[in-house]
Amino acid sequence: MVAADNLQKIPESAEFDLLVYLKERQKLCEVALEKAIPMRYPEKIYEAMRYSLLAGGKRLRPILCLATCELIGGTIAMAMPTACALEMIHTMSLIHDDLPAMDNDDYRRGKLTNHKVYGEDIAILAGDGLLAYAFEYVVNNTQDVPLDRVLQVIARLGCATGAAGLVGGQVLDLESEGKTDISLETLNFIHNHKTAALLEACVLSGGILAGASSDNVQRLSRYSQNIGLAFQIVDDILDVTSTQEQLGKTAGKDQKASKVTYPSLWGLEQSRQRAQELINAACLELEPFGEKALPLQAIAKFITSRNH
Ligand code: GRG
Repeated sequence: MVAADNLQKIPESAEFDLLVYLKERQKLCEVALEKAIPMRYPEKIYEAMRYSLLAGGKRLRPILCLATCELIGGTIAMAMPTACALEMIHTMSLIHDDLPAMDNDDYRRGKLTNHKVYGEDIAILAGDGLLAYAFEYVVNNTQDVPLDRVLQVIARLGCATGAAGLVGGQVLDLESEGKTDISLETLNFIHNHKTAALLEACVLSGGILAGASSDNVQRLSRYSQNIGLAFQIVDDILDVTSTQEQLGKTAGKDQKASKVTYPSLWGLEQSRQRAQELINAACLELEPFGEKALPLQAIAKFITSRNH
């Protein structure tokens, strides 16, 4: 997604406090996630699934889903099962990404990674368990939403997760390892699939559950593709500029692995500028919604201002 070239500054609203908003939504998500996967037999696998799912994190994906549902006129209750499912899918992707066969990381969300605590075999299964349960959870728990919307959401989640989304992006990322001649086009493909596809599914599923028109789905799609790429550019910047304590995971990994990243292609300053342009373009997409879009616009701005 290309940034609009007639970029304007988005006005700040004195009344909207993003930090309070995020804290309240995070709390709602924590409570819902805690209830979503109760301990059962065999305890080992439920413990491993809960270990990573309840390890904190910004909860950006479920919050995006809830915020979009509300923007289109739906309720938090309509979107919460899908919001939880999105966090389950995101968490499973982190568990698998951290495995020795992939990124081989020891820390995530400030804690030891799943395989470091439970072993590789259980970590793979914990990821698989979360992935399957995410779909079951949407089907069994979504209420007061017409069935055709639930079906559309399930299709979106599948598409964003599989070879057309996260899995495809990860494959290209693995294939690019150790290569220094990765083009911007390939880098964009990787991150549009690895990172932006799930963020887009979060936004669109919230909108679809609330009955968004096809025009609004397209608008929301452009918003989310822009914030998705900006999110990854900032992630690459933070890998260079932040500490392990701030990130909750190993810092400086990209440089150590000689990975091609946005800062390695553009430098830090141009990367920051590009991320900001994408965020401005994302916010402009939501202008037709007026004040109601303040939460999604503020979340977009948070993406470039965050330090973890
Ligand atoms: C999805 C079936 C399936 C398999 C997994 C390993 C893999 C395939 C894909 C990798 C996906 C991945 C790890 C993308 C990176 C996305 C990203 C920038 C994660 C960090 O997100 P934050 O900062 O993390 O929102 P918190 O912890 O705050 O939730």
